[in-house]
Amino acid sequence: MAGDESVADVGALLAAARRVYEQSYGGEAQVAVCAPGRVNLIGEHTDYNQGLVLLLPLVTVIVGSSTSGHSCSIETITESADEPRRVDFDLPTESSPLTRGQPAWANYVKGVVQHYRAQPLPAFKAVITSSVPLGGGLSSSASLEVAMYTFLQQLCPDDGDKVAKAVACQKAEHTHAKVPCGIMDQFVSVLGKEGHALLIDCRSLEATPVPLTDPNLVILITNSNVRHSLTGSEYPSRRKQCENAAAILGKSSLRDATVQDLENRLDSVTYQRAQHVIEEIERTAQAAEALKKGAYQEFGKLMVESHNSLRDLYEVSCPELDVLVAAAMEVDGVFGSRMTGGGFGGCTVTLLQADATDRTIKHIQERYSGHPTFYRTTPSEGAWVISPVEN
Ligand code: GAF
Repeated sequence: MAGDESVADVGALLAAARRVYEQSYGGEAQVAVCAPGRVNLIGEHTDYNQGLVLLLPLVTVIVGSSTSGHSCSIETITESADEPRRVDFDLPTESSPLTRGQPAWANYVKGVVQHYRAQPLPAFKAVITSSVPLGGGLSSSASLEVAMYTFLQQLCPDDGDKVAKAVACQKAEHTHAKVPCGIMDQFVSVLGKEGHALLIDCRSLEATPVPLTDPNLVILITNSNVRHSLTGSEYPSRRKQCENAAAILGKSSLRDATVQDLENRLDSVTYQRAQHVIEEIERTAQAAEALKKGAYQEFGKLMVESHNSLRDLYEVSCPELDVLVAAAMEVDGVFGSRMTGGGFGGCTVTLLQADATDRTIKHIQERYSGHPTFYRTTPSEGAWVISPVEN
């Protein structure tokens, strides 16, 4: 496919991580695990309510072994900011919990160690690598958290509760990365189902798989290569605005509100934010029904409405994402396109007829000057163990 970036193969990531492990620590890693990133088809900024998400075949791989003593060592070979690639820390104790620090990437690891659900954990040494683009809005952080949790499960098994695993990883992001994220990224990285999108009810934490295997359909991710970061103030401020709106309306969340409830109760910005969330939840339910029926035109229309709402009401898009969506929608055979993830940069997701893929990529490349990269996605399974620990 023209302009397609080859989807990193788990085997290549694994081989690289094993090589570095041998160089850094000597001997062979006992365990290898893998967890995917995610792309959200629709239901953006609603995950304290409801989201419909689809996994990416881009993954984080961790290899490692348990070791004696209390000191853990972890190294990343993933592209990262100018930060040290290796970090050493002691296992947490009740009187000495693991705290945030530098390098920033290690906070996701430390958070998961801190919130791991079985004890006592042995010390470990490990190497991380990932093909999920950092800052691409494809949930590189959740895939790191979930891979780390999956690695720890091999060293010290927990009760195997998958929803509790996703919640522990979300907690790690709250406490150690200071991002007040919803649950969808961690949830889908743990519970994804091959060949299916997942409709997640983020209140009951129930997921309904929706089959998505039509060979005539392509889901194309376009990375604007504008780096997004959720650690700034915009994401927490959107979440706060939604919570304020719900509180003013006397509701426990916007899940229980209607647009009519908002009339004359909120200032104009808070009104816009709440209107987006309420309508996006409704769009998500409609989109799931459309997908079940194979009504792709209808699904695509909802995707574009979602993008426009994120741009105009929620104000989390950016000019680059708007150009990518507009360009995709000019091509015959494209059903729909929208920004995906937290926003402020990152990626778009486009649903199209398979035979329109090459011309869509070409057209986007002509219309977007910022050197986009493309990934064709298929829904994959949630986190898995590549090499289990041998007993
Ligand atoms: C980020 C968050 F981590 C998710 O929880 C979700 O809120 C998303 O932005 C927006 O839908 O990925």
